[in-house]
Amino acid sequence: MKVEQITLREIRMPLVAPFETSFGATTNRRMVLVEVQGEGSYGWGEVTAGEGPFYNEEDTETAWHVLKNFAIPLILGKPLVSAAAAASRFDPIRGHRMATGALEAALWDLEARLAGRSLSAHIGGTQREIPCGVSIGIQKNVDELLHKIRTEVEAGYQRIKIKIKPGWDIAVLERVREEFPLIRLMADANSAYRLADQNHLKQLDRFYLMMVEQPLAYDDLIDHARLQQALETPICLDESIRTLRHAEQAIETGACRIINIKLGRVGGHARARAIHDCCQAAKIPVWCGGMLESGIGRAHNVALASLPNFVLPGDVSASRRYWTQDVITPEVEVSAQGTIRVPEGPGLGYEVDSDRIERRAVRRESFA
Ligand code: OSB
Ligand code: MG
Repeated sequence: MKVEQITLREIRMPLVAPFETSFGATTNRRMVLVEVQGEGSYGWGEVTAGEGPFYNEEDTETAWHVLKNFAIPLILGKPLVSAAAAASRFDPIRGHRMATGALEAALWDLEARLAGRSLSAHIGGTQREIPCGVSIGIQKNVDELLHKIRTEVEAGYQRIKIKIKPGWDIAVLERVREEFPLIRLMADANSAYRLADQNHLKQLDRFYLMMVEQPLAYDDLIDHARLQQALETPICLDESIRTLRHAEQAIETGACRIINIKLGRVGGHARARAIHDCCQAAKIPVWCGGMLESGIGRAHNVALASLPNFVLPGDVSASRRYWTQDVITPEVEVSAQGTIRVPEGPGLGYEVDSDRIERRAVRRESFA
């Protein structure tokens, strides 16, 4: 595969409603898009980093810096046998997986388009439709949350995830379960607790949740293993799983029973696939997480979630839940059964609207 040009663009997109987690609220997204061109075709990727280093260490600025100065020079002008070979090119770069992962994902899209296959088929996807859930942020009050849950359940979403933090947890779940005793429900703490909160967290077992996501520190496995011993509710790890080794060690130590795979967090499709395969062999179910992506990152998530061990509904949901107008056509839509059809056209399978992207771009730089 010969890559002739790589273009970075930063776009800004206001969310239709602010999204609040235990580490802060997001109102306006700033995302870096990566466009690769070569052999007469193109591919797109999206950096999923936040605006500040609060979910993980990366942010929009560090991603631009690492792509421009370190990742792009490892690809441009250096023949690449396949997209699968890109991930190991980035091995010398420690961390910054959301930055390198966006370029890696763009190369997979390019390679799939050149082969005339869908990205899903190209990475080994087998599911033609993926099950979807939603992630609902912390709200002003519980009535507001109950109203949002009702809207999403009525739209057909297969599971509801709510965000929790100290002061917005047990009493809130009590009200949610009173109102919705039968829905598939889970809670995501984004590292808001410590092992010393074990007795408090044990109260979660009353709510027969599908799982509790990332209750403890973002870089921890050991305390999660201790907590899992004490909890009936399955623990799902998100932030703690950045590499295949973390997944192997989490499984070996019993730090979780489920893993959330995010394309950016683990550094692209090849690394996501390796974690997927390791979980499948260990009978650990996985699901696809979200990072408030534009259509480009969202389309990559749809392809990723078509791999066979993505058996639980993910956080990949309809474009319109986030944006008044997305940057792809058609936008990502969800059926009344709470599923997304995996597109069959070449590459991402959605058309990237470059006019809309240009209108939203606040900076761009090309490298050849
Ligand atoms: O922890 O899964 C998370 C959004 C931003 C940062 C972290 C997380 C999330 C979400 C939203 O839960 C998922 C989505 O709807 O894209
Ligand atoms: Mg999470």
